[in-house]
Amino acid sequence: MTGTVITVAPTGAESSKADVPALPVTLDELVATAKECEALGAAIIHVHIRDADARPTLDQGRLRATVAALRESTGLIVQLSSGGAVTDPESDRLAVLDAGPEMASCTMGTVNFGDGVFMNRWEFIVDLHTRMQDKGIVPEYEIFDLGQLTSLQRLLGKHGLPYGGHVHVDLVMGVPGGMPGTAAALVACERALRDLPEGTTFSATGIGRSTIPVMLASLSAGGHLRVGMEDTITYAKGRPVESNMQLVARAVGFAQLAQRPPLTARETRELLGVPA
Ligand code: KMH
Ligand code: ZN
Repeated sequence: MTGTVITVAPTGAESSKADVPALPVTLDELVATAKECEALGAAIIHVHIRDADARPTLDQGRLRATVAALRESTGLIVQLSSGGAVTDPESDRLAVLDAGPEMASCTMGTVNFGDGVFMNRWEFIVDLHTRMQDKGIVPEYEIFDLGQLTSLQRLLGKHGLPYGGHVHVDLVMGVPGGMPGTAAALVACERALRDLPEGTTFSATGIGRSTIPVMLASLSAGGHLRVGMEDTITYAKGRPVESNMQLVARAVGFAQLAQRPPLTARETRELLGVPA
């Protein structure tokens, strides 16, 4: 593994603008963030959007406008979240795929999510996977717990490889209710990944305090990185994150130290089978 794919997840659906003023919530803020993160070394942007009141939304018009603006202003691979917020209905989450993303997330199972439940029924997962195959969208399989990798193996066995033929997963670690954000858990996942198709790649992100341990473990285990204010709002003890750029810059520094410098968006497209 020669380089590191850096994904930025700048907004998420969980933090409020009132609590986290640096969160990009308007289209202008998102585009400006995307451009700066690309310049620093990010290759993929994982996108959640907000409405005029900065609340999470899956509004189709806004999603389409967001995809168009990010494509026009950056070379980043645009990955829309099909996870949304824990309150979003399945129909709205499926409709995300109609907004024209190149990639979309596909979570591989139901998980307790803080005080809520992030519902992902088997039939819903199959629906997301097969619609992405039909629409030419490359999935990123989101893994919140070890057993979800077994579910992914079952999905691919029953319903075939994703569009593009390459399997890429993202380990989302340290969610209260999911697997812990530890090196031991990451290694357990890396072992389980060996049962997936040859060439399967993974990135990892650690929520909150697990951000740095997960980043270092992933680099050491040959994985890629996801960073951003969706997952991390505290930079160090008592220091709120100032911007997504601060998190991307730190990830780039770690990747360089690991002698696995950031891959460009073009190199990442080749690796993950995302058409240019
Ligand atoms: N906001 C979480 C409930 C995804 O983007 O696909 C789900 C999530 C996963 O963030
Ligand atoms: Zn997300």
